[in-house]
Amino acid sequence: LVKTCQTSIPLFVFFCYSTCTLLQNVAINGMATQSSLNSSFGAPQKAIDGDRNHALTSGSCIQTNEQADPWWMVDLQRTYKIAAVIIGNREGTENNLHGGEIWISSSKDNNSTGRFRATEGRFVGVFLPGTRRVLSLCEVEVYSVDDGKDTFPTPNVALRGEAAQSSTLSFAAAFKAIDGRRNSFYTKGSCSHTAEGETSPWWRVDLLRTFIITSIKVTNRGDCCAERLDGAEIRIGKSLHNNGNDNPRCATISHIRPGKTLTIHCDNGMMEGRYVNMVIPGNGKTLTLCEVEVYATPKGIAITDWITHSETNHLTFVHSLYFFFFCFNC
Ligand SMILES: [Ca+2]
Repeated sequence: LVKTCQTSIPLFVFFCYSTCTLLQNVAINGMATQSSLNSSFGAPQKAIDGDRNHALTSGSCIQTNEQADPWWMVDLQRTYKIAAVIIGNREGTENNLHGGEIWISSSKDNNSTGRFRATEGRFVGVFLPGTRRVLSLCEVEVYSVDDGKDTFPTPNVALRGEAAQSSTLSFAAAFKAIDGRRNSFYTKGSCSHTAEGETSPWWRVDLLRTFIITSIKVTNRGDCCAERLDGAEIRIGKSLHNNGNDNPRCATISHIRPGKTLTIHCDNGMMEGRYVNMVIPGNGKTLTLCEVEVYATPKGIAITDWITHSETNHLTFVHSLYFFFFCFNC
């Protein structure tokens, strides 16, 4: 079932806290089957009915009988480039999916064991290896990407964060860099500013929980002094040691033109962290940020054996009932 990843397109899924609007869910048009049908529950198609209701009584969930190696599968009707798969678990039995696997393949008949490595496929399956297992699912969503599309429709989680900085000049408090306004004219009051000429000034946003960070946008000051940001390091991690400035380095900013917004992808891909720091190492530095946007998906409990020995995938657990699977580096 494993196909070699064939694309270098960054792959992301839209996730919005409030509306949960998502990009094209191609599973909805598919045909579903499963290993056995528990007549008390819905037909296989109920897992792709577009209804995320996770209550067993909703009539929108499927369940197999207790059996060895139960599975559920959707035929998408044609091959898609798959960006992400979201599994809507059944309320109250979240742990029942433990050890489960997502399969993607081009062929229905190829039953060699494969895990979520492909980016192209027509058949998407959820497989629960083991004896005496029951597979229940309330929704399986499969998101595809259009060729060449490079968007980051994840939310800016910095807007909900708490900002701090090493020092503050006048009214230019740290939170001005996460006030949702990119206005780059300092006097408009939407930029943060540390004291002039500090040693290694820093700014930090605490996202209040851990996220998988896909990209960061930094808006530089526009009315002057754009070069001050040259050499600033972005640090991401979970530690507040040295105010978070010792967390792993995401990237270093070489230069952002005055008033411009630079999109930054960490040098080693997505990073996990709660704290995002900007620090300018050295003496006589001043840190002004007119906006810092952090695009990310939530990170929860990583059920690492969902995808074991996977080198190309990342798994996040969004909240108690949804699992997000991203295929990246593909
Ligand atoms: Ca701002």
